[in-house]
Amino acid sequence: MGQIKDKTKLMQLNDADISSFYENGILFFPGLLDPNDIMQLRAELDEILDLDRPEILREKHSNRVRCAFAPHTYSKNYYQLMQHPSIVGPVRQLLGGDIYLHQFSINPKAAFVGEAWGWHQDYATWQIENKIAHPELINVGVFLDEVTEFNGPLFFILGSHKQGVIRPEIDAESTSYVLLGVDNNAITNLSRDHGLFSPKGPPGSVWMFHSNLVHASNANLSATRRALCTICYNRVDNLPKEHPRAEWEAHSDFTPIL
Ligand SMILES: O=C(O)CCC(=O)C(=O)O
Repeated sequence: MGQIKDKTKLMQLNDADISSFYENGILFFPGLLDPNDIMQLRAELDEILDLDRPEILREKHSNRVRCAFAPHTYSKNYYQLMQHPSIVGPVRQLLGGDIYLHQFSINPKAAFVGEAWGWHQDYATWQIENKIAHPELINVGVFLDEVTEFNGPLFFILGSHKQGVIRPEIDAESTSYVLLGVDNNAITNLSRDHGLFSPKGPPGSVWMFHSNLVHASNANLSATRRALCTICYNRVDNLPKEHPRAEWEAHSDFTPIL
């Protein structure tokens, strides 16, 4: 993958991409990354999912991995993915300045037993727990496996980021990973006015979404795994004021990438 040292080598979004991001809260690039890079990441995945580390979280009803946080701290390939020019360039553009890594997780959603994620907005947690003042964070998804309609793809409510933080409710019941969820009444109202979008595509596909965009995903009942990385970047002038979460869940190395 190679590290980036030169800002001129970063991928740049065009004006239509940027307008679409502000309108919908998400951009999707099917097959953006080089298949050879994705093969290297996939080659390490089974080994990572076998690790016994505190930052590897399990599903509620099986012992399978739900989230493997912070793989970049021990894997060179995942470290380089976090600095990939086709990711860092657009995120810097969308956030309008220097960025650092706030959170990085592999969500493997195992075949048959990978569990759902209820409706939520990522920024709600970061605002309430980390006292991050502005929703100037972007969550990037990188598909490690093909994502289909059958293996637990995400659903996004287009344009929902414009609502700001919607009365978060703690969801500690449905899965092992406690979420600040959005309740069904709010989802019903949002669904009346906004379309749903569920990106599907080959390994190497990438999305970038606004941290207030409402999203969820179903369980994986299919026979194929649905592994993807979620990599979240924050702007360096929007730092957390409190640090109640583990280092692997909310990083405190604010060194700008590049
Ligand atoms: O991996 C999934 O299916 C959902 C992940 C998610 O919603 C998140 O990381 O905020």
